[in-house]
Order: sequence, then C-alpha cells, then structure tokens
Amino acid sequence: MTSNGCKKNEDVPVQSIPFNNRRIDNLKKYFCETFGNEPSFFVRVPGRVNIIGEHIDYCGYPVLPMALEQDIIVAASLTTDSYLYLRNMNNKYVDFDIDIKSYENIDIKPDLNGKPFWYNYVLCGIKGGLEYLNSANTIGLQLLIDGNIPPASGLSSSSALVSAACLTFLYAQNASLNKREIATLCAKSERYIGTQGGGMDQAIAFLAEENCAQYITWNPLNATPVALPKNASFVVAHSLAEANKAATNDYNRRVIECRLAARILINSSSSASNLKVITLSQAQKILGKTLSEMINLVHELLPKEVYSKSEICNILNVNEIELNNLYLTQNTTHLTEFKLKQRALHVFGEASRVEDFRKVCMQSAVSEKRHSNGSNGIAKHDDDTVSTLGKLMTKSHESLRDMFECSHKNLDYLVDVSRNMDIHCRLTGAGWGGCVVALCPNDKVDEYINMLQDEFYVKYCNIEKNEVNAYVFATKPNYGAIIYA
Ligand code: ADP
Ligand code: NG1
Ligand code: MG
Repeated sequence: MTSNGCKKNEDVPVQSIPFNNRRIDNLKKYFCETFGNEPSFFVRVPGRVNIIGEHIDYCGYPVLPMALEQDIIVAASLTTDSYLYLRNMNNKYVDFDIDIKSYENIDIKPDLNGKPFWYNYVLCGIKGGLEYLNSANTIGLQLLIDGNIPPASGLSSSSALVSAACLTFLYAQNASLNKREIATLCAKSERYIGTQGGGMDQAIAFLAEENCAQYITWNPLNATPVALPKNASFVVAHSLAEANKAATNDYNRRVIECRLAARILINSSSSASNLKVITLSQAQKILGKTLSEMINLVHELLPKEVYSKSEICNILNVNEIELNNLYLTQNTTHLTEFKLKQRALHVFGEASRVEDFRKVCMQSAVSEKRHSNGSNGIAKHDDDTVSTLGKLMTKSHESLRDMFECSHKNLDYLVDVSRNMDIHCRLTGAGWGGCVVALCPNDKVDEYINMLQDEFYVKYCNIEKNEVNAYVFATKPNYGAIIYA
C-alpha cells in the first residue's frame, strides 16, 4: 500500500470474467454469432483524461493524468492458424483479417488521404508484441472490439486500442510482462502509426488506480498516486471537433520543434559535443538550470518568432539532409519554418505548472487529513485549493492556445463560457479539437453541466437539448488495464 491507501501491484491483474455485465454479455453473444465459438478471455483498457502537463511527456517532463471509466474491451479466442480475425461491435469499423506470423509481415499504412485505418491501431499493438517476443508467431486470434471512449477527442481512444491489442496478444502468448514494461512497449508500438508520442497515455492505461490521479515520471517509468481535492470534481466536455492525430503532421511538428529547440539551447554548452536527439528536460539537466532559468535562456538564445530551416542548419552546423535524418520525421521533412521559442516557453512553463499542481494537491491532502475530525462543511482552505488548481489549468490552456497553437475555437469557447461561472478548464490531450477538462466544486457540478448544455451545445452548436447528454460528464479516477479470464 502507498501512503494514501492506493494499492501498488506490478503485474496486470487477471480476474474472473464478471457475471451480469451488460457489455461483457453482449460481447460474448456477438462473438459466438460471429466466430461460432465463445471468447476465452477479455481485456479491458481505459481511456484517460490528462489533468495537467500537456505536450510535455515527449520532452521528458512529468504529467498528471487519470484513467476514465470509458474503455476498450476486447473479447478474444485463440485459433490454430496464424491469422488475426478482427471484428468491431460498431459497424462503422470494417472487418479485417491478416496473417500475423511474423513482425515483418505487418505493414501499417494509412489510406490514400493519409488517415490511418482503425485496424492499424490494433496492428500496432500486435506488431509491438511480435517484435518484443522476437519469434515466429504460431498463434492466431479472433478478436471482437467494443469501445466507448469518444474517438479522436483527446481521451486516448487510440492508446487504449493499441494497448488492449498488445496486452491481448501477449496474454495469448503466455508472455509475462509487468505493468511498466508493457506500458513502455505499448508506447513504442503506437509510434508505428506515425506519431512520436511521449508515452503518457499507455503509462496511465496500465498504472492507473481508482480514486487517484498519477504523477508520471520517465526514465525509468514511474507513477506516484496524487490525491485530488475531495470538494471538487473533474468534468469533461467535448468540443464536437474531432482531430485524428496521425492524419496530419501537427503533432509531429510540435515534437520536432521541441527537439530542435533543445538542441539549440545546449549548442553553446561544452557538453554539446555530438548531435544526438535530446529532449528539453535533458537539455535542462545538462545545463544544470531551473525551469525559470531555462525560460530566461529561451529568450536569450531563441529570440526569433520563426526560424527557417537554413537558419537552423547554420546554427547547428549541419546540412539539410543531416538535419532531416537526425531530427525530423518522415512527415515533417518538407517543413521549412519552425517556431522554437514559443514551443520551448510552453514546455518549461507547463512543466512548472505540473509541479505546482502536485504540490497544492499534496498540501491539500495533508490539511484534509488534519481537519477530518474537525469542522464539517467546506473550509476556506478547500475553496482556495480549488481556485489555485483551477488557475493553473487556465494558464495551461492559454499557453497551449497561444504558444503551442494546438487549441480550437470550440475549445476556447468552452473555456470562456466556463469562466463566466468562475470555473477553470483547459483542453486535454493533444488538442486541435477534442475535449476540455474542468475542475468544478462538487456543489456546482449539476449547474455547470446544465450551463454548458445550454450555452455551448444548444446555443453555440445548435444541438437539441435532449441530444447533449453524451458530450459532457463528471468523472472520477478509474483503475487501469485488466484481464478477465
Ligand atoms: P484519441 O485522442 O482518441 O487518442 P487519435 O487520433 O489518437 O485520438 O485516435 C483515434 C482513432 O482511434 C480513431 O480515428 C479510430 O481509428 C481509432 N479508434 C478509437 N476508438 C475506436 C474503437 N472503439 N474502435 C475502433 N477504432 C477506434
Ligand atoms: P492523444 O490526445 O490521446 O492523441 C497525445 C499523445 C500523448 C501526449 C498528448 C499531449 C500519443 C499516443 N499520445 O495524446 O503522448 O503527448 O498528446 O499531451 O501520441
Ligand atoms: Mg491518441
């Protein structure tokens, strides 16, 4: 047990298949109808909402997500051939079969418009598993997928799907991996889709615990439970704009802009002898500076609004081909202009907001304990905690909107109408659409949801009031991946 009562367990739990569970029963029924036999086990992986720490996981900085109740459930059975037979409960996702006898056999390509097919995410998980086992595969799988995480909405439906596929494959192969190892493997596997993700989504998918958010740190991967204030809830609201992150180069552009900024920041240092890719947090470590000193350094060394590719080549003393090969991804080599100052300022500012957020949560947990035998009713310090945390969330959104340029007009509108009720919120996940997460005092949750329904969904988006329920919900930290067998 950890200090706040959250259980620490290293392996993905295996529990017996639940009885009278509507989704499991439905999956069983459709599995039998589709494949003519029963599933032998199920895998469940949750989506997540990131409370704070956006676009900094791939820069090596800690993040603070929690798992959602919404999830991907896979029903699985083994076959005697080496084929994957993939079906989805939602018929907008087409059937797909493929021989998975070796890792080289799995070619993950998008459609003609560059958008990944849904089954590519499953293939990422299987390919990662095959590569990890490094042996010819003799096991075939029948899989039926059921997901209820809003897709392309910043709640990590993609990683839940990749991770569920990878876990299913490994469990079928009797491979034993602990939660940290499999989270790291799934983060690597999802990069086959084309985006250079940082690993937050897969980390929380496996390391989440009920009732706590997790402070996720890297190298080595670790998760420390964070107790959230008891007098407030997190509310998630969909902006009604979807953004598939692997269909554009917006995400990878930010990743490589951060890489280039890191390289230039340490270029002047004597330790910068080779040209290997480093993260902004590694740059900070090498330079031995605080986050606020790094912010000053950005103003000093990266003063320009925009850097051309040739300017960057000059600063780093490399030619364009070397720059492409060393730092850029396949879908960013053609870019000619980069914003380095703005991206680095966001990252250092956001990293420091994560630390502040965590500190305030820790102080609040201590004072909640101290007051638990004392006064009933909500003490003044609890209100202050929610307001301090909320302000950090608003600052995070403003930085993502202005410095990282990954917001969307609907997200900004949601943030603005929330402020009218004195509620702070921010975009969550990669952005360019998707959801906001708000921190709302418990006694205002119903009023807040109602206000969003009227002001955003009905008035701004012209949706009928009776159709808006699915788009906005209050949520609590949920548990991580699980196998039912
Ligand atoms: P997110 O923010 O939800 O992770 P991504 O753009 O990374 O968004 O991934 C979304 C993609 O994941 C969808 O376009 C779809 O291809 C796939 N996906 C998500 N949920 C499901 C599901 N239940 N069944 C099949 N594919 C899904
Ligand atoms: P979503 O919104 O789930 O696609 C992405 C990345 C995270 C992280 C966030 C931004 C993947 C799989 N996920 O999440 O690693 O960088 O954006 O904080 O790439
Ligand atoms: Mg995703």
